[in-house]
Amino acid sequence: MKKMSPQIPFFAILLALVSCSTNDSDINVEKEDAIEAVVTEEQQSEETQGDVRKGGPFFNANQNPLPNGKKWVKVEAMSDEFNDSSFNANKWKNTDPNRWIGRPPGLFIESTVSEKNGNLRLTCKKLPSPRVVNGKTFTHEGSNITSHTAGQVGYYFEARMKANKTFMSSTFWLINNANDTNGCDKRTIELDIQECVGQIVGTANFAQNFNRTIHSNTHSRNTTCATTPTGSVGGNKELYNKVYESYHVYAAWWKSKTEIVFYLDGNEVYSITPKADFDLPLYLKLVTETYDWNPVPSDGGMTGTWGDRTTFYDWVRTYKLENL
Ligand SMILES: [Ca+2]
Ligand SMILES: [Ca+2]
Repeated sequence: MKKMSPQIPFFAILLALVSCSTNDSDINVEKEDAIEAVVTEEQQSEETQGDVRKGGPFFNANQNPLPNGKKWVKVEAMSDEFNDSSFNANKWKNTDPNRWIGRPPGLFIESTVSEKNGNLRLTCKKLPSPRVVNGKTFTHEGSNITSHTAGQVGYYFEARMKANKTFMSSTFWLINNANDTNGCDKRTIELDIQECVGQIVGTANFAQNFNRTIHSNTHSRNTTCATTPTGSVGGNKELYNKVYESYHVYAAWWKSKTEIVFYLDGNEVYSITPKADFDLPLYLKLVTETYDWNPVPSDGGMTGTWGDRTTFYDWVRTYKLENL
């Protein structure tokens, strides 16, 4: 449904904020919040469509794969509505430089992350000046959020997200920690539910739909035993608009160690059998990063507004199956 409420009051708020403030940097911050207030208003009208689905994941009619005799139970430690304007450090780790600083030229910076107006916001920007870390040069700031709790086979993961409009990514995915495991399980598996970019700079064929699709992948790598297969299996499907033009619900059901079923806005879109068994605990990730196949555009790629440069997560929800 198209939003009917007028936007005039928000512009009035914006004007009032600008005229009341005397500090330039404050003006910029308040402008950003006023701009987001318009976004939040749109989001809430769409949200009402989802309210009828309360009590379980966001499925459209006849899409719920709930097995007989089971019910969906929310896993609170891996779920967050992002509604109280306070980042929940008990659930999420914000940046983790001991494990991953980011792919050059995007460096993960803690201050890019904020929670307000019902959203977790990851804001891409340029570093004030290039920074060399571990011998690599970084020019941009990205975000890296990881759940403290790991998911298991059988879980359902979903996020309502609006991508940023830049060449940097907006993502929702999971990965194991190889340090958790031993023997042949000392390996990496990665479940990418959505990876997209707002601005396509790269010229590779596969990159050309990255701003208008759900783009999923499963990876097996860093294996310790020759018998463990490696490689990637993915899928993608076009949205009705660009990833940054509205919120979408991106989701995956980790049905078994050999099957992941993906959902877009409440409808099943495809099913993937990964190269190797997906049977290791996976941590949730909300990340904005740079890709080697999508280079920095000549203008630096950060000329848009704060809203254009921000990925919005309305909520992240995780469910497990329990017996009725
Ligand atoms: Ca919070
Ligand atoms: Ca929210």
